[in-house]
Amino acid sequence: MQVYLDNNATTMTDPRVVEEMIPFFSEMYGNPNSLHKFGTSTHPALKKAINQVYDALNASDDDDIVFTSCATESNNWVLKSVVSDLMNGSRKNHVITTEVEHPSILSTCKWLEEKGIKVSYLPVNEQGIVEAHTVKNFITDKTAIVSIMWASNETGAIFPIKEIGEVCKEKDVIFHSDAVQAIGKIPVDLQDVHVDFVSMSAHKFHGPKGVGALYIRDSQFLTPLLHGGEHMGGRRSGTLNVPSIVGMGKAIELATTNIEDTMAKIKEKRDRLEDAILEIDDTFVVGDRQNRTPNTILISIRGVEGESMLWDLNNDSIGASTGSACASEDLEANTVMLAIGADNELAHTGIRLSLSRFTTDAEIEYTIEYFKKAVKRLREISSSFAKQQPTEGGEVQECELHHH
Ligand code: 7TS
Repeated sequence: MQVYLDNNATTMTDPRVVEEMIPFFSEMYGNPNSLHKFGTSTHPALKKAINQVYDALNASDDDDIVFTSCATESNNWVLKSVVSDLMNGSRKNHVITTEVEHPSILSTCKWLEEKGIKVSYLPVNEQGIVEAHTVKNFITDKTAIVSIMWASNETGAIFPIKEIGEVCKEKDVIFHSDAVQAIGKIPVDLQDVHVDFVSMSAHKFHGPKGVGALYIRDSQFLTPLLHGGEHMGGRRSGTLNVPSIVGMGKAIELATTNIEDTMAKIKEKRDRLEDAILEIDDTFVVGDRQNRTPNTILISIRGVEGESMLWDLNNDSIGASTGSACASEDLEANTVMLAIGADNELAHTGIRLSLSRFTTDAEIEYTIEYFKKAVKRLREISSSFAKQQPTEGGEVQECELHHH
């Protein structure tokens, strides 16, 4: 058996999405901007895809949704606009974000700092989130933008986006949210939440790779990142990636239709896996179950290095992660776990399991069996764990990590 539990890194493209895309490679390959029917024949499918994205997010006709190549691009675009706005005479030179954003936000913020922008990186609390009142305290009349993720890729923690949106609206500050890990996992209703910009990536909800989008409330002005042939109303030039846009439309529709039912089914499997893992002594799961995306578990196993666990699981054909794939090539401590308050040793033991709607009960049972075997084997050879034995009680625990 092969078990893929790294769906926060990417997902399998749904076969129904692939089917929808194929004609746009082989038959309707025209450039939508061409005037002949090779080009214009793509228009109905593009219109449908755009509507599918609007409907899935409950966006209004006054809003704009621009297709990009991925969420990294959407995130870069929004944040870099602070520099172009300064060049255009704005006096706002302060950005607020969190310590636990994806590198596509954090690295862009580092670049902004080199350009003279002041960036506040807000720490998260023990639940792995930042509260709205904390954001409020950091806003000044120089704040250009607040950029806070909707849900964490590493812990699954869901941020209080509605409350943060209200604070930003009250203070008249632009609010951007990276919703990569929320869309298709929890309901995202853009009429209900006041957010100016939202980033997304299709491959995180069973769509194709290489396509994402940026939602723009009230179609407000944003300096283009890509200048050229005035595609997408001049907002993002470059010939439209028709097959991928069509695929993204289908994928978001499939991922958001009956989302409550899908969530409940995934959560049931996730909780079964989580309960079984917590039966192992000295294991901790980060964050509470209710305020977490239903597919995600970040576990730490005292005495077991995350990387060793990953390779043991890999030998048994289970694909997991130590956190963000973007950061998992180096053997550093999990920065999100450190931010939550784990000590350095615990932060080296993080293992992320992320399910999808394609995960089966049989895969969960298989994972439980091999996960337990791997922990037993690795603890037997782990000198650091042996030194700590016996532990006080060694009882089953589910708790937030506290500062040590
Ligand atoms: N934002 C978040 C919150 C993410 O989780 C990711 C990818 C991105 C942005 C970037 O998306 P991309 O499509 O532009 O690459 N996150 C992960 C992860 O958790 N493991 O691998 C990739």
